[in-house]
Amino acid sequence: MDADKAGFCVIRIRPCLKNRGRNVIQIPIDLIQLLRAAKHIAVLTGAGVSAESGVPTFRDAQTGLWAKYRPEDLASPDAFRRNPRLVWDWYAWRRDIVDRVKPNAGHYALAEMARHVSSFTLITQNVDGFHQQAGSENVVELHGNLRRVKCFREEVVIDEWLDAGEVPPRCPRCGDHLRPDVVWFGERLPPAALQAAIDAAAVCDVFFSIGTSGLVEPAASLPRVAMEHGAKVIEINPTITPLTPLVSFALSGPSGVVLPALVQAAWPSR
Ligand code: BV8
Repeated sequence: MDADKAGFCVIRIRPCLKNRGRNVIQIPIDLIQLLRAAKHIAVLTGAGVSAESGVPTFRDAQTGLWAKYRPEDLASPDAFRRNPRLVWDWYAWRRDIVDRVKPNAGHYALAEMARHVSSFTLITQNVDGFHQQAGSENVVELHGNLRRVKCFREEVVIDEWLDAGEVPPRCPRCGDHLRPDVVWFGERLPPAALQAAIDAAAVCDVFFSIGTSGLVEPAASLPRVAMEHGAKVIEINPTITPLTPLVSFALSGPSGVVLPALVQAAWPSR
C-alpha cells in the first residue's frame, strides 16, 4: 500500500511469486473483514470490467473505420437522425465483437460474490450482457443492451422484423427505423433501473465501483450516494479516477485479476 503523490492510499494489486511459483495477491485483512461482515453489497461496473474479454472501452481509441468518431458522437438520437445507417452499423460492429468474445474471470467472480452475501445488487453501464452470461441474476442495466432492438419512434422492444434488406430495418408496427435498445447521450435512463440503482446505493453497507472512469452521469453519482449513506466504497481500476481520493479502498489493478483474488480471500472455496 503506498500513498500516491496525491497523498491518498492506493493498493497496488500485483501478483507476487511467493508460494511455489503460484501467483499470490495480498488483500488487506481489514478489507476481507469488511466483506465478510457485509449485509448488502452493491456493485457498479463500467467498460473496464469487459476489457480483459477483448471488448474496447469507451476511453480506448476506436479502431478501423470508426477511428475518426468519438463514441459520444455516434451514441445520440441526433447522430441516428442524421445518419441512421452509420449508427446502426457501428452497433452491428460492436455486437459482432461481443459475439466473438466471452465474459472473463472478473464477471464470474461477481456472480460468485453474490452467492456469499445476503443482499447483492449488480448495476452496470455496460450493454454487452456479459454479467448475465457469467451467471449474475437481476442485473440492473442502466444503459440498455445492444442485443435488443426497439422502434425509434415508439421505443417498444421488437423481437422480430421483416428483413427487407433495408439498413436499419423498419419497425413492423409503425414503419419507422429500428434502433439498438441502449440509452443514448441526452436520453433518459429506464426509470425503474435508475430507481433500483439509487435505492441499492442508499441502503448498501459496501459499494464497489469497478472499471469505470466515472465521467458519465447519472451513473457516476451512485458511489457518492452510497458514501452519503455511510457505505464503505471500494474502487477497482488500474488508473486513478475522480473517485479514487474519496474511497475507503482503491485497488489498482485489472478487475479480471483482482476480483477472483478478493472473492477467494474473503470466502475461500474449499
Ligand atoms: C441524461 C449506452 C437527461 C450507449 C452510454 C451532469 C454533468 C455533465 C453532463 C451531464 C450531466 N447530466 C447528464 C449529462 C449528460 C450526459 C453525460 O454524463 N455526459 C458526459 C460525457 C459528461 N449524460 C447523459 O446524457 C445521460 N442522459 O442525462 O438524460 C434526461 C433526463 C430526463 C429526460 C431526458 C433526458 C445518458 C448517459 C448514458 C449514455 N449511454 N452507453 C452505448 O454504449 O453505445 S454511456 C457509455 O459511456 C457507457 O455505458 C458508460 O456509461 C460510459 C463509458 O464510461 P465507462 O464505462 O466508465 O468506460 P470508460 O471507457 O470511460 O472507462 C473505462 C475505465 O475502465 C477506465 O477508468 C479504465 O482505467 C478502466 N479499466 C480499463 N481496463 C480495466 C479497467 N478497470 C478494471 N479492469 C480492467 N482490466
